[in-house]
Amino acid sequence: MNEINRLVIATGNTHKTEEIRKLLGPYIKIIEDLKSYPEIGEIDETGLNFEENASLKAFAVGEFLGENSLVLSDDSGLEVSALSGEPGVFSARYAGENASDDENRKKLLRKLNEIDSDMSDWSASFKCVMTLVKGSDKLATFEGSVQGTICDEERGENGFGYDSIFIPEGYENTFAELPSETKNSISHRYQALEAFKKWLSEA
Ligand code: ITT
Repeated sequence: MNEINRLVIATGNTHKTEEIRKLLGPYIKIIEDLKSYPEIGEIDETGLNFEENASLKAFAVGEFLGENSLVLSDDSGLEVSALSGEPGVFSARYAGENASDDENRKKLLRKLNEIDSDMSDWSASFKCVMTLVKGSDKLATFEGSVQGTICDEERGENGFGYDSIFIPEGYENTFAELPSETKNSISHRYQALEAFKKWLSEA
């Protein structure tokens, strides 16, 4: 694999950074995120899909840091079949612009119960799209997804976001109950990062 010294993750979500650090740590010496660059400020996520938002975030940071910085963004979210793919790109702000993870999960469970109270199809998938840029050049896009089912009550303390109500296919526990090592060996983010590592090894 090609050596990379420093990678900036275009995220302010420290949970994402933590997962990415666990998976890329052995390969990249310095992994920073936007906490190290408060001057960049909020990036408007006006895209209509994960790809567009991943590009917006990567370019905002890449153009700010310049052509010597390698920047990787992560746009991700949960798509629920019975809700026609909601919350999708609105996952982080499903219950409102500044909603907490807890409020977003409660809204999702309320809507699912309204629409499908006998739980005939509570299937869902997490999606992740990552864009890699150097300055204002797009180098590549990586994707990952993991299929599962929404659980009718919150279970577990690990993780973040919708982890406590998502049971990945093949398991009986939510991502928040499973050890982080398990989530990080099957998740949407893991899969996108595997594609990134493959790209690095071929670049
Ligand atoms: P940045 O834009 O700064 O990266 P963000 O949290 O706003 O942070 P997104 O716009 O990509 O990021 O929204 C992702 C939301 O989707 C996140 O806040 C969670 O609610 C949910 N999500 C994504 N990946 C998740 C995961 O691995 N586990 C649980 N929820 C996840």
